[in-house]
Amino acid sequence: MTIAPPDARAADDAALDDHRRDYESLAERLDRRGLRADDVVDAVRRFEVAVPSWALGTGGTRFGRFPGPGEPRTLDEKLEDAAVVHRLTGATPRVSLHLPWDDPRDPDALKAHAAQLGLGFDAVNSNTFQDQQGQRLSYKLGSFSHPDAAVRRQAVDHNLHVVEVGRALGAEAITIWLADGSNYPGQMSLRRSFDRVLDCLREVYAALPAGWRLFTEHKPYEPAFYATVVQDWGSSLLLAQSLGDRAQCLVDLGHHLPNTNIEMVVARLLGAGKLGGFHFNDSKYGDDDLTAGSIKPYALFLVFHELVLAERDRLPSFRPAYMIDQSHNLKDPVEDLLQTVDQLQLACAKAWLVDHDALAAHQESGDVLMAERTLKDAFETDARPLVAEARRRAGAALDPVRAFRTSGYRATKSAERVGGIVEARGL
Ligand code: PSV
Ligand code: MN
Ligand code: MN
Repeated sequence: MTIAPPDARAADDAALDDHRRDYESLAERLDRRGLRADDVVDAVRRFEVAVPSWALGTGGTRFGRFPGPGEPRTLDEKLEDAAVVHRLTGATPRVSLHLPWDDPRDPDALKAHAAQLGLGFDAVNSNTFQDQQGQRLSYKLGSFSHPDAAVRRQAVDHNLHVVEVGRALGAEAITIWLADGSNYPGQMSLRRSFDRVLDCLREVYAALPAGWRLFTEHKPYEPAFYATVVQDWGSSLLLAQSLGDRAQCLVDLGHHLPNTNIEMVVARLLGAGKLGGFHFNDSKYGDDDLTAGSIKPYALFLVFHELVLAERDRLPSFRPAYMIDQSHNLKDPVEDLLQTVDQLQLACAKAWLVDHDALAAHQESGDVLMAERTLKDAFETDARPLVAEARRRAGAALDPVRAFRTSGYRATKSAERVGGIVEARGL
């Protein structure tokens, strides 16, 4: 099998002169505002985000799925595509696995292949929200919260297996999202279901290898439409606080009721030392899993503003694990990931453009308009040359999507990857 990774530089040569002029003129304008372009470029280069293994194939909805040619058929092929995303963005050196969707038969071999491609592994994700072929007991009525101890045992054992695989791959965290809940009042005990979840989590937590963390991910509804056991950040925080220092909360940007002030949730979790990580995406209505920054870029910027503040304040517990969690229904999955990383880098750059001294002074003096304008000044700056420069210095592409299209990678893979079936992701 040939691996033909796109050359990050090939498509950039023609655009390099324009880029240099754009960058220098922006650097000069920022200098007048007392900001150093180089500092922002360095901050963007520090930003890394994991690519989930399940996002390399076309996603779907419960109504259908429209896969494209050349999609990866195996986990090794998914890694190849993930390596392309990293090569073109310089920002995705790790892959997150979801088990059993992507359970490696030979973790050592997979780790070696990943290393050859310049990749490592980030948080592993367990899955007790679906029944798998040959599974003894059903999760139809829950997993960690199930009234039957045997089902809970099976779900805990699965999570212990995920930790084992993750350890073999060099991962250092497990993310647990539970679909557990009820569709109708009376279906489950609201209190006991939560206690059972905590008991099961305690068992997984106790088995964490040294240096590992456990992330609890909440979600208000879907598939449970009346009451989800871990439905909000308060429930997630309760769990993490009960478990101990190595348990933290994971915020998925799509897992909030409409109009929730997500940046405030982030600030609260940061304040409690419990912000473990993110699943980036965007949404219009619910857990839509759209491209980050496609619907509410200002909200994404405000989330990054809180993350930048946490870094500037050197919060001791601040070691966030960032991952993309999107469903690429219509766009080419690799292109969508490239676009996503670009949007995240852009939000990151803009958040570093905030004049923090001025903001603090306006907050102190109660100047509401100027405080807001300080944030808007950063958000409304065209930071694209900074992000392109960060990628250029990392040996990645000025414009990753353009580089990918110019490379003809998908066409090459379409010829190679025939006859495979890629798993659907419809959540
Ligand atoms: C659930 O909606 C979720 O956001 C969780 O993170 C899952 O692990 C992921 O999607 C994959 O379905
Ligand atoms: Mn998620
Ligand atoms: Mn989700």
